[in-house]
Amino acid sequence: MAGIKLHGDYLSQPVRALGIMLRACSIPFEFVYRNFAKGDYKSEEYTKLNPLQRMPTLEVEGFPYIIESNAALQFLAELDGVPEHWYPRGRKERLLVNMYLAWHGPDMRRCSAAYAWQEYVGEFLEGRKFKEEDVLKAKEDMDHMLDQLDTIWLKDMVYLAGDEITIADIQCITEIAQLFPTGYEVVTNRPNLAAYTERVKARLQPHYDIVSKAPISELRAGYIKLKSKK
Ligand SMILES: N[C@@H](CCC(=O)N[C@@H](CS)C(=O)NCC(=O)O)C(=O)O
Repeated sequence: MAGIKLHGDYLSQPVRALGIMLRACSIPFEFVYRNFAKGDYKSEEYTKLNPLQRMPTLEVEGFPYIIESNAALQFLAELDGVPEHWYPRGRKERLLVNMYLAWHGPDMRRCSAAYAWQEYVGEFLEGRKFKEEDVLKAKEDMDHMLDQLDTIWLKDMVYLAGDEITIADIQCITEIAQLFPTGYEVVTNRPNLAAYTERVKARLQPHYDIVSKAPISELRAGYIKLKSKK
């Protein structure tokens, strides 16, 4: 397919998810860098693509701008030539993918992004500070959510929808990755999640590292700098 552009900054989880998917499926695309820290997503020009003023935006010739990462992943997975396992057509597997994607935004992402933002990303990127009690509450919510991931979603599962990797796993691993810079023990006492994160990262190589390594290191450096000031 001609003319695919990914607008965003790999500091953002859903932007990384799309970058990994495009690369893993060998779909040619142009990466249009939009500086998150400088607020490019609020610019007049970007707002014309994405009136929600969020990253990512996937621009595909002949289609409306895709301004939700789940929809973008589903769209990409259904392009000609993309292996079916990314978004399986089997009813059971597709149901499992769709169920996870429905949980991802309001549960996984709400908790992990809220914690990461309040713990360090908000201050690192936008100089915003949060009350200690709010950060602790966000951490409690995140712990509960990670327990659910470990004991419900990943119970007896290789990947979230069965024995093969899907777009649900890309969303999940990229979201979890933003917790690593804090040194927070994401997988301690969560054996299913521990094995799963290693499995998914390995399965997505080299694309996972190409897309994630630099931004996660940048976030880690930012975190260390912030904490060393306190
Ligand atoms: N539901 C959206 C969420 C996108 C999102 O929250 N993007 C963040 C960056 S990770 C953003 O652009 N935030 C700017 C803002 O909300 O002001 C998706 O999955 O694409």
